[in-house]
Amino acid sequence: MTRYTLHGMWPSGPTYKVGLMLRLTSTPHDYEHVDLRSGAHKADAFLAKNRYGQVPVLEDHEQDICLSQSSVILDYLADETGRFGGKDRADGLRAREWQFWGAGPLATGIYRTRAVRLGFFKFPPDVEAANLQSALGALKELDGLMAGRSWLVGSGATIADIDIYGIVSYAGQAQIDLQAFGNVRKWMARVEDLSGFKGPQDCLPQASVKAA
Ligand SMILES: N[C@@H](CCC(=O)N[C@@H](CS)C(=O)NCC(=O)O)C(=O)O
Repeated sequence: MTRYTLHGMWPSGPTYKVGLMLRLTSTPHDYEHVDLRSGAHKADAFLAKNRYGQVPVLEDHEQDICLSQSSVILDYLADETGRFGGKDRADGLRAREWQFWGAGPLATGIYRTRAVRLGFFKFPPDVEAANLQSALGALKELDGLMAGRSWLVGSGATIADIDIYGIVSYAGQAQIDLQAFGNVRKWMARVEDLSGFKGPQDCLPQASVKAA
């Protein structure tokens, strides 16, 4: 049996983060498509895996553990694969700082603006404007903090980069122009150069797939 199963849905940004981590670490896994449209994520069988009724979920059959929350899953996979966890505990904690930061206005702003543009959600116009402002404010902050740096933490890619990339990479679908954020664009190109990289459109299958 394949050790891991990723439960997710292909348009989901948080699922993409985990799919990207699995690809960058060449970790074999089964992929289970969860049909959010039919409410599969609120059925008892799925709630037994994730009390919050959300994707992604990573199931580790060897350790008999089911994890939710994309940032926690990345942290777990960094430990299990020995990749992208940073060189020491301080790096690991810095990476976690970035992950918590990313879950704030950056994720809210970009994911929600994207969801509106793609017709998944509707918000009142003032809420839409506030979401966009959140995204732009966080991108500006990220751009400033990336000045003179190649990676978010230390001198190599970590789960912080994978996590934050898994949010910023949806800016295009959110119709947010990254032109003004040159440091962010250069950093994104570095992530895209990592061996095994796949973009959001190519990373996740549209149906369940067993590991090769
Ligand atoms: N903080 C969670 C967010 C997960 C999330 O929002 N998942 C969405 C799909 S992108 C979902 O399952 N939505 C269905 C629902 O909340 O009912 C993570 O990072 O994993």
